[in-house]
Amino acid sequence: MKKTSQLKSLIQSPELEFLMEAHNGLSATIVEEAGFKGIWASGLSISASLGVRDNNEASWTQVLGVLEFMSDATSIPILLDGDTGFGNFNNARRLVKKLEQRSIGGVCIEDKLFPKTNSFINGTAQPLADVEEFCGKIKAMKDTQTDEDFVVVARVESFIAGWGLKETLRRAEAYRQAGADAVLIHSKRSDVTEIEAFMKEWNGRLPVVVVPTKYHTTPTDRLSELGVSVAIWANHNLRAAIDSIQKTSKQIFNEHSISNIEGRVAPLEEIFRLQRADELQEAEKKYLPSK
Ligand code: SPV
Ligand code: MG
Repeated sequence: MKKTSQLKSLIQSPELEFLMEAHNGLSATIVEEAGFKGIWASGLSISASLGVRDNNEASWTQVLGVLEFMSDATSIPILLDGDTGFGNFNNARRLVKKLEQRSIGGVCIEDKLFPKTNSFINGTAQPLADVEEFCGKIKAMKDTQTDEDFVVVARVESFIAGWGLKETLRRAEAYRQAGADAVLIHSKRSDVTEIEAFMKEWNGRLPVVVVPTKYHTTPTDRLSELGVSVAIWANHNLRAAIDSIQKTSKQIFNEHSISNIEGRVAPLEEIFRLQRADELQEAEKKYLPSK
């Protein structure tokens, strides 16, 4: 199945489904091997792994370059965190064109202003996009896609910005009418109450995607009961990498030796396996002149 169709059926599935964060070709490979059916190409994680902030400091073509490696390395679909679409409707529709060319399953855009700031940094101080302007962006993206299964998720930031349920419902409904395939309702509360309140009023009008980074103690079954379609584990591979790299670098620095680390890090053979070195060896036998 095409990656777009895979992502579409995952989002429309009656079961709660999961997307796991990855930020480069290697982490994407590992996410697929772990058993996940889809990947969240997190803006926070990709920017952090490039050594820059989640404020559109990496250009959209630089993000596209990372995505290309992620997509080539995997056979499960990627939902790109497309931030605000990198500009107005015109930039967003060109993004869709370029994503389709790279077999990306879909893109999520959020109703904030370019350059964006991560939702967990001064969330309430962040201005939201004008609803009409954002709807035009969604329409332009849906009109541009040539593959009917390409997914556009509209992310509603009004809970984050402190506007409450009424505004969140108003925005979600407007984005549904503009043609979004799903809405992502983000919350920075440490409990699930905002999502609960939304789900009760929303009544299944479109699939709902959530990011439970802050309400991680909410059992996944509760999200299922509420009728959530997709939960995104948004940044945990990046955080695992940071933790491991910090400890490893510090220990090697302190000990002036790699000997105590050897048994605690992935063996070289594991790198070669993840890179599919064996495939190249087979290909060499087939395509290089035999000596
Ligand atoms: C990301 O992973 O970049 C997201 C999710 O957009 S969040 O960081 O929660 O805003
Ligand atoms: Mg993001």
